[in-house]
Amino acid sequence: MKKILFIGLLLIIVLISGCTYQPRTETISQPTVTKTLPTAMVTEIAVTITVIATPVSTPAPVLVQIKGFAYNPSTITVPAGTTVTWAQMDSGVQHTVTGNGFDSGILNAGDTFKWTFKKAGTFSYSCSTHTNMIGIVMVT
Ligand SMILES: [Cu+2]
Repeated sequence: MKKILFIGLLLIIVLISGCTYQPRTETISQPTVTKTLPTAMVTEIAVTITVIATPVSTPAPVLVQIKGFAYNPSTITVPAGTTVTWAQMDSGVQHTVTGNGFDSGILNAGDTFKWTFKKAGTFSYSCSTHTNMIGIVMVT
């Protein structure tokens, strides 16, 4: 009888301990693998990268004065990308800078007009009210 009671008690203890949930926390660390390649393999995968930096430069701006019913200088040669500024300096007179693809409109004394020549070519222009005023921009 004691034996049955002991087995029953033991069975109850086993059942109670088996029903208890206890979460387990484990920390698994990644193994670190270091492998040394043979020298021959290192040579095969070596790459030489050469970067050639080309400095980006903006051409210096150029000024043309409109004075005495003329463009001064009347002919200029500039690299592509140059911005040309015309400054109207004739008092009491209106002039324009009118070319193929660009037009300043009326410029009074003290006004300026800017145009950037992006492509190479020869660009002639004139004043729409004084057609004898002619200028040329040669873009290289
Ligand atoms: Cu004019």
